[in-house]
Amino acid sequence: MKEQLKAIGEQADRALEKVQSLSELDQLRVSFLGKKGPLTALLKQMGSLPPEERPTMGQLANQMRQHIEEHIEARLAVLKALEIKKTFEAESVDVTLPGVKLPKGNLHPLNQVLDDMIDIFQSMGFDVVDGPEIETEYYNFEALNIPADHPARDMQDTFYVGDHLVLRSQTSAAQIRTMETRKPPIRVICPGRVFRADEVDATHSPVFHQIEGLVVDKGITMCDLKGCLEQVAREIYGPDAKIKFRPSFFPFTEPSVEVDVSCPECGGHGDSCRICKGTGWIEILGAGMVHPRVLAGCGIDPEEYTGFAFGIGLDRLTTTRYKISDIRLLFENDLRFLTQFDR
Ligand code: 2NM
Repeated sequence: MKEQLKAIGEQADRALEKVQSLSELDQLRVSFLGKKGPLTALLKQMGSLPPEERPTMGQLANQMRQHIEEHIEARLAVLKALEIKKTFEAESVDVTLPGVKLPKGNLHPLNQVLDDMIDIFQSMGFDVVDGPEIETEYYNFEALNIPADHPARDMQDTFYVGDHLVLRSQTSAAQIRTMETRKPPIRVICPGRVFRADEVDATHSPVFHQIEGLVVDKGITMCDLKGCLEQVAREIYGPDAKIKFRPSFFPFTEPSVEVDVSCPECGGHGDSCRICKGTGWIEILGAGMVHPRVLAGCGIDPEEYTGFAFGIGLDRLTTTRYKISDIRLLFENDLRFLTQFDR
């Protein structure tokens, strides 16, 4: 029996030396020390020994079990170290190799200009708010003092998408919602997509982008409007930019103005300039003092508060900034075009 025990030990030692993986080691542990292993089988035969030999044999068997266990532990440590070494080797990186460049996207030019505009207005204390692109006739027209028989309400000009529902034709609707929910002082801009049933050409698209602004407080005058827009023009076109107001008409403002900026191309002197067609000025936006009826409709007392509002076309701002000849380029998502505006 002693011989058998010794044989088991040697067998285990030899097998252990060959073990190359943790799973093999586990199998080996089960096959030598498990219930069906040779050691267990041997211990079962102990009953056939004379009683006086049993304690010694028992002790020997336990020593052998301990020996095998220790050997397994030692092998385990070696294998684990080996495994870690292998992982390190497999995952090692040659930091001296040149890197792999990942393709990098850039913001759409419209979003670049929008981000600049948001920065300018936020620095002047404006909040950015938005609203739904599908609007009710009330918010898109009625609250803006656009009467039922106004041509803008015509199916020819506005996309109707349901009963009294339209694709907003200006972001002013979001400003009406703002006036309903906030108390003055109000200073917000509403950038967003707007929709008009226009034929597509180099300067028109049925989907385009506006940034509308609104300021409501006690004592707001047209001087505040002009000062604010002058500041914006200087931020966009440089410190020498000038603006001028021309009388105009919008149902939602009174008085209303078109705002021109001194031509950024020729500096305002005009002579044979393609951009301003020799006038020295280019039109950049519409604006005015919020109509008392619009304020009252939102629950703001026009005797106590006044306000100014303006609407800027983001698409036109972008095409002039980047000298883009055709507005359609902004909507075609041709990467050969868009990747030219990486900054
Ligand atoms: C423009 C021109 C003038 C405007 C008015 C309002 C509101 F909601 F206060 F009535 N928001 N935006 C406005 C005024 C928009 O776009 C050319």
